Amino acid sequence: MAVVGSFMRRLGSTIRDIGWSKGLGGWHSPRMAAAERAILERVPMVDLLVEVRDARIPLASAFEPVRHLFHYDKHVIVLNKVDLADSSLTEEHHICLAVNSHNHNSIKQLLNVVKKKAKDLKVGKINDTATILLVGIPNVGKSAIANSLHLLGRIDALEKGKLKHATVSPVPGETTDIRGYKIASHPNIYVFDTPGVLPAEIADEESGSKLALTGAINDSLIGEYNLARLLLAVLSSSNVYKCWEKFSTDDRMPSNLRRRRQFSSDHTQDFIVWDVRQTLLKIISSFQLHSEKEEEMEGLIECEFNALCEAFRISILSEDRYNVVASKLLNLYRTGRLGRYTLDPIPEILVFHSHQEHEDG
Ligand SMILES: Nc1nc2c(ncn2[C@@H]2O[C@H](COP(=O)(O)OP(=O)(O)O)[C@@H](O)[C@H]2O)c(=O)[nH]1
Ligand SMILES: [Mg+2]
Repeated sequence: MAVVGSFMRRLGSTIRDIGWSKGLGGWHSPRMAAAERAILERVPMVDLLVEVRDARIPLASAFEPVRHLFHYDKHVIVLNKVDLADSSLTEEHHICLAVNSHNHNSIKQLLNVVKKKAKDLKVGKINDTATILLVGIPNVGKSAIANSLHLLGRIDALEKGKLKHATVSPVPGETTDIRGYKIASHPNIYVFDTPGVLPAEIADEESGSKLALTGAINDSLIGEYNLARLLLAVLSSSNVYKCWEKFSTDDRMPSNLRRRRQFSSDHTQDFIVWDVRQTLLKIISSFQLHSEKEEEMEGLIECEFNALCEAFRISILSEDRYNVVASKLLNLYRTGRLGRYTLDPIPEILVFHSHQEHEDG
């Protein structure tokens, strides 16, 4: 829907201004610039570059500093958080090495691919230790991948001893230095986790909004309320809410919607998620957006915010109610509890070169 594009461009231009404003520190901080230099110094020294992107935004989450270094053999692109992206789009376009860092089989596949790649690249070389640099923008799951590969690699090699832990956090910018984790023995393979880096200038306004919505830019710079408004425009224009309809014939939550907590940041109770979904379903269906008018979408979002106060059990009298709704709603979206969304259009050229190895793996 074109109206989502205009919401994205509007917020995107605010984000671009924030990037330029030195007073606020922007999103390309001096620390990020230093990290970028440190990463680029490492690139020629490692055997393999694994660029992690967010499967929801495979284009907007490209890691700019290595774009010009693209080297067919040494560069693998991994789309992480595939559990949050529209699976039909991911599969339809044969985007491969799509992973979920919290899923054992997915990480096993990735480990096999990087092991094979590292082995091929080391054939005939004297030093049999291979090194892999994990790079990407903030919050795409580099540290989560490093931890999972490290854990799995140690188990595979039957190695005992202390495991190292990279800090994993829903807040971007938690990784501040480059640190190595052993992921295989005979030959030894080390993966280096790095701090996330955003470009000093984001390519276009829509990309800025997508990066913010998926959590690459700190929410506090943009404001959770602004982000949640964009999120509601995305949700209200997609078809995902329609699949909540089949559960809504009576007002009780079906038992199969109860699920195990997957992430530490996923703390909303099932019955609240159920209420949120039903609230959105009812409002969006009754509103019936016909036109591409921004005012119409603004009106719908206003209604959604008010109704969501009740669904989240927030007092309508609370002055801070919209901010609380915004924060809770973003959390549900980012933990996948409001469905799967791919925000980038995916062209055919995204049939990544690693496809073949993935199938062989
Ligand atoms: N749903 C989902 N969340 C993930 C996945 N990988 C990482 N995350 C979450 O994304 C957030 C950022 O992860 P982190 O590893 O710190 O990202 P980094 O900044 O790239 O190192 C954390 O809240 C993770 O739990 C994934 O495959 N799926
Ligand atoms: Mg990290």
